[in-house]
Amino acid sequence: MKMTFLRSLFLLGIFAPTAWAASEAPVVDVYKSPTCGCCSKWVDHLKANGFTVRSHDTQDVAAHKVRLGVPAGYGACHTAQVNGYLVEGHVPAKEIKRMLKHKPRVRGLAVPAMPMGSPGMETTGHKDSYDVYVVNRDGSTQTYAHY
Ligand SMILES: [Cu+2]
Repeated sequence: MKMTFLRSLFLLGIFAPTAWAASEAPVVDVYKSPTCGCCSKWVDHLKANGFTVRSHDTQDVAAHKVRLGVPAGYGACHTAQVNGYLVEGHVPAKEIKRMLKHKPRVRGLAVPAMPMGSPGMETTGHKDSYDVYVVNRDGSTQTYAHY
């Protein structure tokens, strides 16, 4: 019984695997509503790409958007932070890795809204084309990648 409880905590990500805690894997703090399905799927996408994720359920994701500096019109369903960078919305892990590698002097990355076909928003058919934006420190943006 006790083992089952611990195991479920483990599966919920409350206990991080020890091997990852000791590794160099970047830790991503994700702020999302407890009922957001596509947010959880994006978390799975990050984990599948080697990130350690601390998922924080909150009813006030907007407060974190303000705190981390999401520009008006660039908001999505979840907000995250990694190594001091903002990551807003369904940003592909590949682009987060590129940013962490090159360490640009920017606020972070954003995929506004929830494009179909972006990581966590996979569907069987239709895929939207979408841009990953870099958010500069002054809040201005430019295209970082196009999908
Ligand atoms: Cu979403």
